[in-house]
Order: sequence, then structure tokens, then C-alpha cells
Amino acid sequence: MRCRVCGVVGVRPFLDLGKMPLSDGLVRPENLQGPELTFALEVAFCPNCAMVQILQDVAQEVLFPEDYPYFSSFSDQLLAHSRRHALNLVETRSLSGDSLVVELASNDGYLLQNFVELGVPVLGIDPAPAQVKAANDKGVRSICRFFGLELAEELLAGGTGQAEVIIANNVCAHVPDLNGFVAGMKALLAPGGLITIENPYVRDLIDHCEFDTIYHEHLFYHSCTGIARLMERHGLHLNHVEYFAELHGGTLRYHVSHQAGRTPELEAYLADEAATGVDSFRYYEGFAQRVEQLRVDLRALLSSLRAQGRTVAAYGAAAKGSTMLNYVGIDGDLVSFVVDRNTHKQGLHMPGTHQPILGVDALVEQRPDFTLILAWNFKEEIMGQQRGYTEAGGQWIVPVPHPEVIAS
Ligand code: JHZ
Ligand code: ZN
Repeated sequence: MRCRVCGVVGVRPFLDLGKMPLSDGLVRPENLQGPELTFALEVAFCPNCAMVQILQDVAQEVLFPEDYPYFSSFSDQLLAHSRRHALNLVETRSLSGDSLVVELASNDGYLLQNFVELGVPVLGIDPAPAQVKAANDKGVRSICRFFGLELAEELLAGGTGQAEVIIANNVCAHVPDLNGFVAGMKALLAPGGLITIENPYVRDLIDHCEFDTIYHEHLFYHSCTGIARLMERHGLHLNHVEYFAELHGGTLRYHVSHQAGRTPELEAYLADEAATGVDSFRYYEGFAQRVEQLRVDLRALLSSLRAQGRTVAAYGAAAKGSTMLNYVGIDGDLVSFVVDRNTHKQGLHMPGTHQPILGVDALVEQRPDFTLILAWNFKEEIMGQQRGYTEAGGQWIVPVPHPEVIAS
């Protein structure tokens, strides 16, 4: 099989999750009886460019339909993280009313709104119409398009100047033509400009068994080595990296520019990836077995609770939640409903396993004995908001790195 990025034949599969529904394909009540699309889902490593990737392609219009339900603004932690990033960029890059900040996958304006507040011109680019509308409604100038070299050239030809800062958060996993995407960033970046890219770190995925972050929307799973090689191929340079342990299970922020040069922090990450083998196949061998063990353990935990007559619900109709429910085989008998703050998800049902998605008040109203936190990346924030449930005796289960009931 050919690598999606470097084109070399010989990517090596290391995990097969079987046939899975689309993780964000939440089901409307009227479609519950109808057929549901499922697609194979296998993950592989490219020994040539170190890019971890899935083997299957689902058409973009199927993956990202008009009613794509993910809105970034439902997490206070993410909003705070984004605000810090924006304020820091305004200061360190001396951004002003003459600058331009472009965000790729700008969603509902969760990040760019901070620049707007400070009078820094922005352009958000995102293919999801409802999210783009929400952004424009709050004064964040955004266009509804997929980004790539073509759009970059169209913007430049249309009079949009080059950007001092380009931000691409949680999107480099989603783009099939990653080369075209990076070429577009290069074209759009001012000579002294900065690109920042955030993505969950593949090392955390493997080390902490975060297999549920694997789904059809995520074509790539990134490392410093992979990003460095990708940038080099396009004449860009990875200069620096920052790590956020709490964000999406461990996130790296890559700093990229037209100028060569690596900070000691980046050198340390690259050396560490070489030493641990993140840049070689052996690191990924054995992962499938650990994932299978997690499936067995989580099923056993939930089955034994149910056998004792305990009730179990779940928190977070996250995309990763769908992978977890479907791979582990958690149906409505094991977990009866899922709650989520995102009002666009409420009233719908989980893909494949079909639990109804309710508002978060259902936890206190129905008081399940246990709640499985599918959005485990936000567990502190979630448990913090749900003290009433905990005080009423509700208990929490986290599924990764291994399933456990958390003492509260
Ligand atoms: P969340 C997202 O994946 C989207 P998902 C995307 N697929 C991506 O690439 C990764 O992030 C990195 C809800 N919630 O963001 C909101 C509450 O209800 O972890 C969400 O529905 N109450 C593009 O979908 C879900 O949980 C809360 O207090 O796997 C979290 O989904 C909080 C904090 C969240 O990821
Ligand atoms: Zn490759």
C-alpha cells in the first residue's frame, strides 16, 4: 500500500478496528431503523516518512455533511487554551490592525474571536457551513471552503495579503491532500510569518492506549519526526514544539516558518522519538494487543456492574466516544444513554450503538449509578461541572489508559 504523504509503497498496518460507523454520523430518531453505513478502519505506519495513517478513504462530503455536529466552543478548557495562544501571539508577533491572522479549520470562531477583540484582522476558513455561520454571527470573518494550494492562490490573487500568522489546530489529521494543504500554507505565509499547528501526539495515543481517537475523519496521527519531514518536503521548516499534556490526551503545538533552525526543545523531541522508536515500526507493534485487552477489560467491568443491577450512562457524544462504544461493543443494555452539552447533538443517537443523546441534566435527573466518561480528555472539566451528580452518589468510569472507576 502506498503512503498518503510520501507516495512510497510499503506502509505497514498495525491495528485493525474492523468495520465501524462514522464517528460523527449521529443518527436521527427517524433513521434508527434504516441501514447505517460502516467502513473498515485500519491503521498503518510508513517506514519512509514516519507518518501514521489509516488505510481507508471515506468521501469528504460523507464525512463532513452539512450538519457536521462538532462545535469547538463547548469546552471551557479549549476556549481558555485558545485564548492564551491568541494573546501570546499578539504579544510575541506584535500583531496590530495591519496584520492578518488566518485560521484553517476555524470552526465557530472559538479562537479567532480573541484576535477580533484586540482589533487584529482575521480570516477563518472552514468547510462546515453551520460553524462558519456561527463564526460570522459573532463577528469573526470566515469563509466556507476546504483549504489547499488552490484556495491559497485564489485568495492571494483576490487581494488577500499574506498572513503574519497561520493557525491550523486539529486539522492536519483530517486533510486527505496533506501536501496540497501544506503547499497552500507556504504560499499564504508572509516571509517572516509563523505557522502554528496543533495535533494530538501519536506517542500519547500509543502509550496511553487512546485508540478511540482513531476514526475515519482522522487520516493521520502526528509526531515531530513526521511533521518535520512533511515540512521539509515543502521547503518549510519545523523550528519549535510545545507540549500540552491535558489537551486531547496530549497535544503538540508545532511552530513552522520559512526559516531554518531548531530550538533545543525540538531537538530533544526528535532525539527522543528516535530513541524510543516512534519513528520506526517496532514502536507500533503490540499496540493491537493492548487495545484488545482494553476491550476485554471494559466489557468485563460494564457487564459485571450491569449483572449487579447497577445502571450505567456515558458522558460525551464525542467522535472518540463512537469508536469506543462500537469497538468495545457497548450497546444500550450496557450503557443506556449518553449526555452532551452540545445542543446540536442532543436528540440524536450514537452511531452504531444508538444510545440516545440527552442534555447533561439527565445525569442528575436519572442518576445512573455509574457514568462512563467517553470525552475522557475533558474529565476534570466534566467532573467539576457535575459535582451534584457525584454528591448524589454517582460514580465515574474512565476508559483509558485502562478502564477504571475513579474515586471521587
Ligand atoms: P471532544 C474532536 O473530537 C473533534 P471529539 C475533531 N474530530 C478532532 O479532531 C478532535 O477533537 C481533536 C462535549 N462536552 O472535543 C462536547 C460536554 O458535553 O473531546 C463534545 O461533544 N461537556 C475535529 O469529538 C464532547 O463532549 C463538557 O464539559 O472526540 C467532547 O468531544 C465538555 C468539556 C465537553 O472530541
Ligand atoms: Zn510515507
